[in-house]
Amino acid sequence: MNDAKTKLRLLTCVPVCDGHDSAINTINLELVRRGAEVVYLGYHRPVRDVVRAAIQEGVQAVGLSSYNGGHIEFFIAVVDGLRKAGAGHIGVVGGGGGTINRDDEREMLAGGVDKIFFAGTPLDEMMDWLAKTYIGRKPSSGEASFHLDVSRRLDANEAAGETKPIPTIGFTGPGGAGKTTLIDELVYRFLRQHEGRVAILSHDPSIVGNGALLGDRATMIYSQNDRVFMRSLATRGRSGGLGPQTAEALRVLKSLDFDLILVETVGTGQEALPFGDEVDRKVFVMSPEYGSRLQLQKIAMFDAADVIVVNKNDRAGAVTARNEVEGRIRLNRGTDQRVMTTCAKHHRDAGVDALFNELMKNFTTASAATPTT
Ligand code: B12
Repeated sequence: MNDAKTKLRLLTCVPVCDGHDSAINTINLELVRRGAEVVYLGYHRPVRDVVRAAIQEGVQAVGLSSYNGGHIEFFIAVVDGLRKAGAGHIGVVGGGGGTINRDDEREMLAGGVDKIFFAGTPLDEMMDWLAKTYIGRKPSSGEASFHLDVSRRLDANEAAGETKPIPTIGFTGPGGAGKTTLIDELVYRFLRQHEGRVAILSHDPSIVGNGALLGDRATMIYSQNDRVFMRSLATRGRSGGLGPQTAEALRVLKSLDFDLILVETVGTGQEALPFGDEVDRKVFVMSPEYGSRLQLQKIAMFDAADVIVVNKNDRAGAVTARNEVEGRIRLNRGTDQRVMTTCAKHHRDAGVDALFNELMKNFTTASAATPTT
C-alpha cells in the first residue's frame, strides 16, 4: 500500500519548537509538491513518539527540524530507538539552519544519522537527495514487534488469517468540524476504561503533484500510546472521503489483535456517503456553523449516520443547531438515529462521555491483559 518503490514517504517533526517552524512548513510543502506523502507529527514530541509513529506509518525516513539545541542527542536517540525496535532501515535526516555546525554533523553522522542539510542548501538539491536515497529502500525483515508486524502487513496487504468481528466505527464530516480531536478524546476514554488495543485509520487528501500532508497525528495527544496503532492514508485521487487502500487496510487490521477500530475520512462535502458495511457504526461530525436550515436538507449522511454529533457546542448558535438538526432527523421517521452535542477540545467533556457510551453500547471488547508492543 505504500508504493515505497516509487513514492517517498517521510515522517517529519520538530522535536521542540521555540517558534522556528517556518523551515518545517517550507520543507513539508516542497515534499508534498514533489509527490511525497508526508506524515507530520508536529512539535514537542519525545523520541519514543517519533519512533512509534515512524514504525506505524511505514515511512522510509524521519526528517527532523531542530533550531534550539539538543540536536546531537535527539537525532542519535531516534536512530538508536529505531534500531532497537528492529526498524533500522528507517533513515534519519534533518536540518536546523545555522544552529547545527560541522562538528555537530560529524558526531551525528557517526551516530547513524544519514544526512544533515545546512543553511543555504537549495530545496531542489535536498529533494533530489531524499528521493535518490530513500525511494525503493527495502524494509528490514527480522523479528518484528507488534507495531512493526502490523505495519509490514499493511504495506504488503497481508492479513493474518480470517477477519474478526472487531467493533469498527467510521467518522466523517466537513473539514474543521473537530473529527480528529473527537477521536483522540474517544481513544482516551477507551484507554481508561478498557484493556486491549485500538487501531486508527486516518485519511487526508492527496493534493498537488499527488503528494499529501498527512497531519492528523499532529493534533493527537492520547493516541500516542503503545496500545494505539495509527496509520495515515492519502486519498490518492479517490473522491468520497476514503482512499483506494482503505478496504484492504481494514481487512488486514480486522485480522489482527485489535479491540476497536476507528476510521476517519478526509473532510467531506454534502454528497459524501463514504461508509458501507465495513464499519459497524457511522458517525457524522459537524459544527454549528453550517449556514441556514436549508443546508441541512442537503447532507446525504443525515440519512446514513447512526449518530450525528454537533461538536463545538461552546460556540454561539449551538443550541439552535442542535434543535435544527434534530428537526431534520425527525423527518427520517422511524429511525433510531441519535443527535448528540460535544465540545471535544474540552478535556472531560460530558458530551464526549455520553457519545463514547453510546458508541460502545452493545460492543463487547476483549479485556485480555494489557498487551505489550
Ligand atoms: C527566520 C528565523 C527566525 C524567525 C522564525 C520564524 C518561524 N516561524 O520559523 C523568528 C524571527 C521568529 C526567530 C526568532 C528567534 N531566533 Co531565529 N532565525 C531565523 C533564521 C534567520 C532563519 C531560519 C529559517 O527558518 N530559515 C528557513 C529554512 C528553510 O532554512 P534553514 O533554516 O537555512 O534550513 C536549511 C536546512 O537546515 C534544512 N532544514 C531545516 N529543517 C529541516 C528539516 C528537514 C526534515 C529537512 C530535510 C531539512 C531541514 O532546510 C534548509 C535548506 O536550505 C535563522 C538563521 C539561520 N540561517 O538559521 C535564525 C536563528 C535560527 N535564530 C536564532 C535565534 C537566537 C532566535 C531567537 C532566540 C532570537 C531572540 N533572541 O529572540 C528567537 C527564538 C524564537 C523565540 N522563541 O522567540 C539563532 C539560533 C542560534 C542557535 N540556537 O544556535 C539563528 C541561527 C540566528 C543566529 N545566527 O543567531 N528566528
